[in-house]
Amino acid sequence: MANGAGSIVVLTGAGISKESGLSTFRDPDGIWARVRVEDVATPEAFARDPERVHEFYNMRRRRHREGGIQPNAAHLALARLETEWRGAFLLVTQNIDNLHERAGSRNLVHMHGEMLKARCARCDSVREWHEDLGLATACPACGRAGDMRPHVVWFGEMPLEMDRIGAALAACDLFVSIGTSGNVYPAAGFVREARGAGARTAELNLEPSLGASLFHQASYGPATRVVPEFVASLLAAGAVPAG
Ligand code: BJW
Repeated sequence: MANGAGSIVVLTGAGISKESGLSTFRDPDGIWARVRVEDVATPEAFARDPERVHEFYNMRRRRHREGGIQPNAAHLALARLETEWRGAFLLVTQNIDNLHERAGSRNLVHMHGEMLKARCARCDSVREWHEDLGLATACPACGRAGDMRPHVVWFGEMPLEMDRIGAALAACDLFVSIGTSGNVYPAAGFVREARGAGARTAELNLEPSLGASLFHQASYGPATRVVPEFVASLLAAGAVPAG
């Protein structure tokens, strides 16, 4: 253990934001039950029908803009863990919402991008973006219209900050996966990487994920219950439990 308390990496997915009123992807009432991945979440879909893809993200961005979506007890518990933990801590989220930062998390990686940012595919500049995007939207940096896109990672694209994540996983003593089904790589492979580094692994989810057998311990239930419980017991212990 690099320091007395131990290094923690937490991975979150859509399940942690479900009780804040945001949909997951693969649950029966999830986003992929309403729209096809191939129509909205690939570079090919964007090339084929950019207005359709813009509308999908504009709708989701509007929900955030209109308010009413608030961080829940699970987001708040992870912010508390970051503040009170004496060792290293990195929160990696697959979510493109901003609920972790609004809860107070700071050491945070959005590996699949951020809904409230836009990127120019021509000059690569990334800006905070709260309005609708469309083909007529001009890039504030280079002035070109037609090349603005949501700053999100679609299937077939490289997730963000993989070097930083890889380094944290290689050094971690505890890896915790929260609210993710384990369908999407490379995030679904992090538990193996952490185990390879000798870390203890824990899953907090509504139900066992695809990779459930890879975790040393698990707690199943809604995130607003199981995450605060887990954080409280970890902080009470003060160090990553051995073995
Ligand atoms: C609760 C709860 C409550 C509910 N409390 N819990 C063949 C084999 C292996 C890999 C591949 C393959 N072919 C292609 C690939 C790679 C591909 C991939 O993984 N495909 C698989 C589907 C097969 N991956 C990629 O293309 C990625 N890029 C990549 O691999 O680059 C190359 C590379 C190589 C080497 C190293 C590194 C990189 C990019 C993936 C991009 C994902 N994009 C999306 C959409 C964009 C963002 C957006 O619009 O929001 O990201 S897809 C969607 O899935 C979204 C999510 O972030 C992601 C993960 O979903 P998540 O969070 O797990 O949600 P759900 O719905 O699946 O699960 C929710 C869970 O919560 C459930 O378990 C519930 O039970 C639980 N739950 N209520 C607690 N109250």
